[in-house]
This record gives sequence, structure tokens and C-alpha cells, in this order.
Amino acid sequence: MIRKYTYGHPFLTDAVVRKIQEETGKPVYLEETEETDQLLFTYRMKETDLVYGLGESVRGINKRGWIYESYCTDESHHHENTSALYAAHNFLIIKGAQTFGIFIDYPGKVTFDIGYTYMDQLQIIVEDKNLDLYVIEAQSLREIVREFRELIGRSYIPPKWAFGYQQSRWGYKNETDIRKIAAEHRENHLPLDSIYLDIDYMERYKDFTIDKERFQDFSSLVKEMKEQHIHLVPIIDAGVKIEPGYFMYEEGVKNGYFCKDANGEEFVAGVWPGKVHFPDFLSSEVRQWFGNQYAILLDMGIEGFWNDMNEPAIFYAQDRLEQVLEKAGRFQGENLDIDKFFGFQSMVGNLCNNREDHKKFYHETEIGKVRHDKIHNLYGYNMTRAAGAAFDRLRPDKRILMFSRSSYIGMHRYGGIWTGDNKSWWQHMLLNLKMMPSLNMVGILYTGADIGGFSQNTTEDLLMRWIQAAMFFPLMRNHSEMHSREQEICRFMHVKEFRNFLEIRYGMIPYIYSEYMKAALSNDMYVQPLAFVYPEDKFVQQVEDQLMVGESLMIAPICEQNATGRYVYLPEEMAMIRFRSLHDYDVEILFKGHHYVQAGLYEMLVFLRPDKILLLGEGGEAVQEIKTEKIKAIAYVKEGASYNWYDDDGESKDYENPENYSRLTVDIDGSWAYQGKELKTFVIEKL
Ligand code: MIG
Repeated sequence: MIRKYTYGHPFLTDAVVRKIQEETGKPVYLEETEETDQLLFTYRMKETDLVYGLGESVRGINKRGWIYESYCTDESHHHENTSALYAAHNFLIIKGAQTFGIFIDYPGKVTFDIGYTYMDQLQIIVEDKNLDLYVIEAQSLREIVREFRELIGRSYIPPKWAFGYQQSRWGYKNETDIRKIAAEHRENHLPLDSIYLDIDYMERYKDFTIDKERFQDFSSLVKEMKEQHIHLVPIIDAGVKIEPGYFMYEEGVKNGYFCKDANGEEFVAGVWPGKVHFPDFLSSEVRQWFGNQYAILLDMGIEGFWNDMNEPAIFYAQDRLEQVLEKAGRFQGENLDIDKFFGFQSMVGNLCNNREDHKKFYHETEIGKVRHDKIHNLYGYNMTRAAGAAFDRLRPDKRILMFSRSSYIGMHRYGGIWTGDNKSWWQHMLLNLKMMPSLNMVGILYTGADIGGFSQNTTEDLLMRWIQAAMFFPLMRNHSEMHSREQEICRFMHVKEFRNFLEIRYGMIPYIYSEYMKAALSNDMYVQPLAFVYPEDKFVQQVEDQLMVGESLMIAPICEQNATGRYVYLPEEMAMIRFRSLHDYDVEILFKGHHYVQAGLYEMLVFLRPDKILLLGEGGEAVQEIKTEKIKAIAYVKEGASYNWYDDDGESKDYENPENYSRLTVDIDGSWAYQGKELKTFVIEKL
């Protein structure tokens, strides 16, 4: 059951796709307090209440004990003390004596104080009095999520190749670099489906251009890579370079497509290319225009993109820069004592991503001019929506890979996200694990972190463990920053072991893809906290580093350096499969309860639920090489196992076709039956 409460005149965010009748009166469960210019909602939490949600945010699966801010921020140095990350996902569930979900549909800043100020109080502070508040109730946590997801619409579905391994680095500068990465993977038989192009492919960081010196014949390179079954995925940045003669700049200015300041002049900020204007993505006309530009790259054979810097990230606002430069001059010849030095330092430091600058530019919307800070969280969402809607127009029958850095609820209909700039820290690998279920709660199923860590120096074992941990995450991309240690697999000693794990990944893709698609098509979660699956079990509420993946599996990755095993909690009897390679694994049946389990650096554990099935394919060096005629079905059969297998061509949009489903059942004696469109052969491995 969904209840909607409207306050004032909310800005239409398009987060929601279903119309809900408004309630009259005060919201259920929450206490509402009106202050001068904000609304406050409070809820008294019992000591045993748990709080799930908030999509991309720091800390645990249970969000209690911290203060989180929904205000999209380029936070490349985040850690557990951070409050705001790249996204704003204002949905959470309180579980306890009373269990319900809350969605705050407001596009400016919202603060969630979940027991930070007062341990027993949840306080939601909305910096405005115009918003929609939704309260959702259902039979279970999973059902609450499903209701919410129906409200916000179906999740984005990428092409199947996007489930393969992907290699990226901010530092691949030209076609020679790209060819080298491709060759290294192919020569070493390391499965790979795409290589990313970071900002250096562009001509001086101008969107939708290509540096002709670095890439002499871009279309041919795209084709050459595709022959090796590798997709090139270019980055697109939010800011448009100010440069007379550059078509994006000229067209944008001529048609008034850029955000303007209070005087009606185009707002000037500094990002990669130096001075830029920001397209006003809140306008549908601007979205059409910007979206159409993706055709330039699509026409050259590109089939996937990532949208960056769309919080938007701002190195400096031009006017602030001028003031700072002017003031800086006054420090000349001064004795910079402690106050002056730190004053100087913060003056310069505050240039970057200064929230005050968000009050200096405006959007043209259906309700007139709106100041940026009021709708800040919608910017990246609408950039990605511009792209997603354009793909539907430009390539109506084909799936295009798209993911974004910034997002708001609703963006999941147009693309996925990656979780932004992380570090080569074990802590960040664990953080990513904890973020997966809350991202799934808001419909973002296509997601993953920069494997190996983006900035700072990775280590071989960190990368090895991270690949194991991300084994089932839809977006599996190794990405790093240019000043960090190089972290392509070939830079390390144990190429063979890395290959083993990539082969396992490709072997798992039939299962991963099937579970992803079923989750997307039924508004379900692909990754869940254990507590969503075993609501009666008291222990699982404490489990923060194990996850359920699809209907059959539990994972318990090792996120600790030098660890050769870990404690794991089994909410029911399960088969533990210890993989060393796709064909080399052993199995142990473990009873319900706590266990210490061994897993050396080159071993990965997967836990299979009773009467569920894990499909294991033969792998391949690219997703399109994966064969599914003959497949292994591993089942721990107690009474009889069955599996609904979804599979399709992975590129068209014929999702509703019942022929995409087949059904495999395995009996206690190991005999099996299969109903599906093509005849498949199964090798049943009954545990
Ligand atoms: O401020 O394009 O998060 O993945 O490599 C850095 C360069 C800008 C930030 C992205 C990162 C990307 C980088 N970008």
C-alpha cells in the first residue's frame, strides 16, 4: 500500500511513473514539524529497529548511527565520515515494531539523521516545503521494495556484453594504447568485452569530438576492436567547452540551451576543458538536442557510453575564481602566519565544488526559472535521461550501454551507475559490497565499483580479491586514475590465476544474466541483504558482509588483506563451492550456523541454497562467444530443485517474449526435465 502526501507545490521530478491519489491529513508513522524554511519528519526508533536504503551512500547495510546528506557531490575522497556522495536516493525502509518505506521526492538537499544526533531518532530534514512524501507498507521488506519499484518504473537493461569484464584507465591516450590493452588481453586469453575511453580521446575535452591526432581513423578502430569482440566505451562530460567555432558551444548559445546566471548571461564554470557552460538538462528541448549528439559516436559504431562529472562537478565558478585571484594578490609579501596561511589555503580550496555556486545559475523549466540548488539532484539524472531517450529514438531496437556517475531516483530507467572515484583500499571494496543492496532497492541494478580502486596504488592481492568479490556484480570494470599504479591484469605476476577467475565469471554469466533480467522485469532485487530473504532469522540482521545474489546463491567475499579464510553465517544448510577455476572446484555441505571457512587468495567461495540451481556455462573470451547449448546445472537437491532460466539475444528489446524463459527441474535421483525453446543438454551435478 502506498500513501502519498503532497506539501506545497513540489517540483515535478519525474521520479515516479504511476499516479497515486494524495492523502489528506498528516502522514502515518512520522511526526511532522514545520520550521521557518524547512520541514522535519521524525520517527522514534526502537533499539532493535533496522534501517535499510539510501542507495549510494557510505557505511553499512543497516544505515543506523550516521547522518547522510542527499546532495549529489563529486566526492573523490570519500570515507566513512563522508555524508554526501555522487547520488541522491531518498528511499529507506524502517524495519522493526513497525515496518514501512519512505520516499522523499524532493530534488534539493535532504538530510537523513539516522540516530546521529539522538541515537533513537530518525530525523529527515527537507530544505523546502514543497515535496511529495510517500509511505509504503507491504508484507515483507522485499514486497515494500517491489511496490516502490513499480512506482518508479522498470530498471534499465544493458546489452548482454556489458556483463563481461571491462578494462579502463584514465590514461589510455591514443589508438596505440587501446590496441596494446586489447592485444595483452587477447594474447593472454584473458576474457574481455570492452575497453573504455576516458577524456583523452576527445579533442581538448570537447564532448562529441575526437582527437584526430591520437585517433586517426576512429571508426576503423571501433570496427577493428569489434572484430576482436571488444567494445569501445567513450566518456561524455556534462560541461560544454566555451570555444567559438565548436558546434556544441555555438548551437547551445544560439538556442539558449545553457544555464544562465541571475543576469541572464550564460553561467561560466571551469572543468576539464577550462571554461564551460552547463547544458540545461531540465529542459526537454535541451535533452533532445544533447541526446541527439550521441548519434555522432553511435554512427561510428559505438554502442556504449559513461556520463561523468554530472553532479555537476565544478572546479571553479568564474566569478569566484576572479575574486580569489584578486584576493590572493594581497597575500603577496605578507608573512603568512597560521591564520593567514589557512585562510589562504581554504580560500583556494573552496573554489572546487563550492555549494554556494549552485545559487548562481538557473534552469528554464515548465514552471519558469528555478535556481540550481533547488533542483541540484536532478542534473545528472537528466543528462542520462537525455542519452537514454535519445537511444530509444536513434536505435529503437538495440540496447546501448549507459551508466552515469550522478543520479536521482528515476534515473534507473535510463542507465546504471558506477559508484564514482574510490580508492585502492580494502575498505572500499567492502563499502561497495554494502552498497549493492541499497542500490538495488532504488532500481539501480546495473552497477559496480572501480575494481582494484580508482586512485592510489593497488596491490595484486587487492585486485585478485576484488575480482572475486565483484564476481556477480553486473558492472565488472577495472578502472584507475592516471597517477596510480597501473592495474591491468597483465601488470601482475599471477596472470593465470586472474584468468581463472575471469573464466569463472564468464561461466557464471548465464546465471548472472538470467537473474538480472528476472529482477529487472519483475521489479525485484538482484542482490539482497540476507535479512530480506530470511526475515525470521535473528542473526542475519547483523550480517553486513555477505549477500544473496539471485535466487540460488549467497556470497561471502574476503575483504581483508592476507586473510586465508573468514567467518561466515549460514541462515540455512547450504552447499559451499570452493572455486579455483571454472572446472576445478570442491564442494562441502555446511549446516546452518556460524562457520570458519578457508579460502586462500586463489580460491573463491560460493554458497548454493538447497533445492536451487546454479547454471554454469563453458565461458568464452567475450560474452558473444559464450555457448549455452550444453550447460552444467549444479544443484544441492533435498526435495527437488527447479530453475526458471531467462535468456535472450542480449541486444534487442524483446523482453516480454515468453520464449525467453525455460524451465529446468532436477529430481532427487538426479533425473531432469527441461522445457524451453531450444533443446539444451544439461550435465546435472547433484551435490
Ligand atoms: O575528476 O575523466 O569519476 O572515473 O576517470 C576526474 C577522468 C574526472 C572522474 C571520474 C573518473 C574519470 C575521471 N573523471
